[in-house]
Amino acid sequence: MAMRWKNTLKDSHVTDEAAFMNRRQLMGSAVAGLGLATMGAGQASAAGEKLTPNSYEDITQYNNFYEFGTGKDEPAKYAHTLTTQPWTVKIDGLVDKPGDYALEDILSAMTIEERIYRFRCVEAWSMVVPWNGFELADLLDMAGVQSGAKYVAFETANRPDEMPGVKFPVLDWPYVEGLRLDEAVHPLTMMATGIYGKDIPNQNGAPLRLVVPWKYGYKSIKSIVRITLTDKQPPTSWNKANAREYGFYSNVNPEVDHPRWSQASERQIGGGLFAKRIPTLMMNGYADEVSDLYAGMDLRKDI
Ligand SMILES: Nc1nc2c(c(=O)[nH]1)N[C@H]1C(S)=C(S)[C@@H](COP(=O)(O)O)O[C@H]1N2
Ligand SMILES: [Mo]
Repeated sequence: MAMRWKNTLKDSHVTDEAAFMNRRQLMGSAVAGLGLATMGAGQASAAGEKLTPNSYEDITQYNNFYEFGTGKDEPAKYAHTLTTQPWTVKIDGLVDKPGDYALEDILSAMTIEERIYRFRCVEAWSMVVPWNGFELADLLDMAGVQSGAKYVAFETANRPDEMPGVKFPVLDWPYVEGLRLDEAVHPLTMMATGIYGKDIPNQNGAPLRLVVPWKYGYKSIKSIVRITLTDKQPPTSWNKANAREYGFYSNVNPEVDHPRWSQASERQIGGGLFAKRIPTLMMNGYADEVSDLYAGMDLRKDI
């Protein structure tokens, strides 16, 4: 279904993560001007902007996971209470093979890759993350998407006993998200199962979370228990909470400010207190790869 593209970054990034350095195959997906359209199956990209990933500590100690509290340090403190084994993902709606899929059965059918992506939160901070995971398109292929499907809806676990944050009505639990089907099957869209070659920590959305690198971070829903193929645009948590501030698309766009702050630049986590902000890139640097998805749309209106 999705176009295959792989590109190997052989250089070692500035990092002290041994597990990371030892991996043979790094996905250099966060590459400006990658030019997916010109690449065939398994072909390596010539272009190569080299991103330096944030440290494992940055990535796993500064989180948004409101089911465990709204403080950036709270998920790392409290998410260990989430039981991630066994884990089942219900795949239903407009699919040929609906059912409750055991995570290990999903994983045994998928190819785990490493991809270094920019990650840009709507709050105007950013990181670079070396994810491990597989393409969402491969999982959807496994379930067999039916022709009437136009959107994919996602749902996070909702476990008051394990998630202290869901006792508070910060959001309408469970956390839900959605993508248009063409966004969902885009080769950049992945399901992450690891970071730096290790199993993804609970605070980052174990055991399975979405990663959509050209969209604001809140689209990348964590700890997914349900995936539903539908013909209607699904409700999304932040849009339900405040539709004026958070749209369905949520594509990173430096030209469209949040009603309460500028989106033109971002603060890099790990850069220190006095680090200069860096300019935010259109579609978070993935415009060459994904702009076609939005041809004819008014990106100022369809936020
Ligand atoms: N279930 C769930 N998923 C979620 C969130 C959340 O609160 N709950 N926060 C989102 C937001 S706002 C961001 S920026 C990213 C943060 O991912 P990270 O903690 O791995 O950096 O997760 C997203 N996914
Ligand atoms: Mo976010």
